[in-house]
Amino acid sequence: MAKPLKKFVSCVILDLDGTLLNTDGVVSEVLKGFLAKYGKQWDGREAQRIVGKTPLEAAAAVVEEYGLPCGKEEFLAELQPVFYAQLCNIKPLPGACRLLKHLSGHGVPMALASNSPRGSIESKISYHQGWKDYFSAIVGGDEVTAGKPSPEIFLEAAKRLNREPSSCLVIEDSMPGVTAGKAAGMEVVAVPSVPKQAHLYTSADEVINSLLDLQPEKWGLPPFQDWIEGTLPTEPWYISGPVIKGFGRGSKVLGIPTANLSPKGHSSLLSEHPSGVYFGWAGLSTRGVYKMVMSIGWNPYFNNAEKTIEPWLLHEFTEDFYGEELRLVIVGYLRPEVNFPSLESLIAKIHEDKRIAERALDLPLYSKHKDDPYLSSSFHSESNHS
Ligand code: ADP
Ligand code: RBF
Ligand code: MG
Repeated sequence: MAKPLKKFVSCVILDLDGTLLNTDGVVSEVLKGFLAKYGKQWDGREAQRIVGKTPLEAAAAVVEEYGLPCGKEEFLAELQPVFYAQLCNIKPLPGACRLLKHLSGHGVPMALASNSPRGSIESKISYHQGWKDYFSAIVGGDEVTAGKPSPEIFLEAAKRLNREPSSCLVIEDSMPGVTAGKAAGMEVVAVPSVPKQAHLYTSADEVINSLLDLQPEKWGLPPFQDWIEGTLPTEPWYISGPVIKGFGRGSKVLGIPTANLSPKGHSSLLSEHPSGVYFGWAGLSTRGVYKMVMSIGWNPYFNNAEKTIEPWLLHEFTEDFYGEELRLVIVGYLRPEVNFPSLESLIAKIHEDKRIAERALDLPLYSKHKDDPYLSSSFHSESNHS
């Protein structure tokens, strides 16, 4: 169903955990350790139940889910000091620094609105250069009578920014946060932090896969200007491994062979980078260095259960190279993975990705990485590049 035209806004209210910061990574690590003490194994299945909750609600959910022999208060009291000691290890999510820099550079007022207590918010952002100065207002869960999904936190943030709720854009990863933003009468963009949940966020005005996909101009805010010929440059990142067997669909069903790498052993890299379509350079031991365009994710059209890493090397090979060591330098982002109404439209889109990547990789900005020693070091010796 077509949504009404988006409304223009004049300020942005951001959630912190799961939206700007990858807090879940640290939460998972801490919970894993604690549950081991109780003889239980953390499997991440309740991640969806704790995102967007207050700390006490989240503790209650874990105590209940695992049938722990303690009260929620007791569990939280035990957990909190360990969690607080880890705050310095929480990394910004992809696109977070870019978004904050962009909006602040254009003088767009910003506020933080989080269910976490104020002190914890301030402590978390203190580890990130310049973040404190980006926000004209910060509202914590301990400054209102009810946390999200109550609209109170967002209404208080608007008040402190001196704006009407209707001219605020909320950016949120959690369901309670989206509910709160809509109840406050604000425009809401959802960036779900739990994969494959996008379809559940029906009340959001827009659902995006990562902050890299936000288009501020849709809301009357200044557009990003860092896209170059349809590509978004990223800090180069590196991934390698032997080429493994996939579902055998690439060549047979799409006419597009992809040299799959195993996602195993790459979980931290994969959590740092959103699923989507990327491009860069591929080095194949004994053969050479080639342009490549790749998809990382669940292939929504086929709805895979496990994430795949699938580079298409832009070169005609006369034979397969399963088992050979493949090294990738990823230099830019193209788009999120999406579903398509037909196989033909999926194929057409991948060919368009190819044309964009092929052209962009000739730009000096990207072509210089062709000579990265990482791509060919395996021709001569083992490398410990990470
Ligand atoms: P799978 O599902 O096993 O990955 P594909 O149909 O995607 O099967 O075919 C991929 C295989 O085809 C690669 O592992 C590689 O050995 C071979 N191949 C041949 N040409 C290419 C190319 N240009 N890019 C990627 N892989 C290629
Ligand atoms: N699959 C999707 O379901 N949606 C996509 O948007 C998508 N984009 C892709 C882009 C590129 C450059 C490549 C190489 C593949 C993409 N795929 C996408 C994955 C495709 O479905 C997959 O390669 C086949 O299923 C073979 O495993
Ligand atoms: Mg493949």
